[in-house]
Amino acid sequence: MNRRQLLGLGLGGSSSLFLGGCALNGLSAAVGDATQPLNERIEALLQGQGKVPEFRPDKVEPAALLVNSFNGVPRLDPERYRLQVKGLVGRPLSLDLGALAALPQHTCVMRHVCVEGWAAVVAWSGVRLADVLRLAQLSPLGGYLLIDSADSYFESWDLASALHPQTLLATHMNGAPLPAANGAPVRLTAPIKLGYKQSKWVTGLRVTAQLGERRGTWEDQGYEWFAGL
Ligand SMILES: Nc1nc2c(c(=O)[nH]1)N[C@H]1C(S)=C(S)[C@@H](COP(=O)(O)O)O[C@H]1N2
Ligand SMILES: [Mo]
Repeated sequence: MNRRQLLGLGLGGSSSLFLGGCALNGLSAAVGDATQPLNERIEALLQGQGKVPEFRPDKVEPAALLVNSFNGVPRLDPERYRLQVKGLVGRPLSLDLGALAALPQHTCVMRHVCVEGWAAVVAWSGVRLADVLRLAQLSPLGGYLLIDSADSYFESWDLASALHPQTLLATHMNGAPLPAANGAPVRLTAPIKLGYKQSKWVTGLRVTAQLGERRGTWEDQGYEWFAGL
């Protein structure tokens, strides 16, 4: 697939790019092309982000990870699941789980820290959020990422943190598919943010220039917005 054909798939008006089945290989091959330097500002955000030291895989503490779900546990059908990426992007996306699985996979063994006073070392695996945003051709006008979840949980992140190389859209936990209670099929994870920033059951990503009135489920009740570790 050449660049013109690739763009023809996804650009133009309200049409979104649906990735599935046989489109995958061609698209993965074209990712390199589609992710050429976007612009100086976004390249700067992508660069110079030091990685946080990780733990050895045998240091995971499966029993220490408490389930913290405030609106119940939504059950998402993996067949019908789509991750929507929209807002200030050149190419809105609607990615199924096959499309996510076709992107480069990464693992981060990190400490999950809940503001309520517990922590656990967890190995999360999935795709880099940065890779998904680059695939969507993140606009230089973007400043924030809004994250919608199936349980109506809501989060917003600064773009620099969203583009951090250890910020993942995880589909696996400690080497196994993500359990429903921990956010299946896709959740956000990052060693640079407190637990409440790490949305489970992620269904939508929206890039915006400004933060709106709603900043997050807990932030809107007084919790700190940046919540860095
Ligand atoms: N959609 C959604 N995401 C969420 C939450 C939630 O209730 N709903 N709880 C948050 C909090 S406070 C924490 S500490 C972690 C807990 O993740 P876990 O249940 O996998 O341990 O998820 C975060 N993400
Ligand atoms: Mo938490």
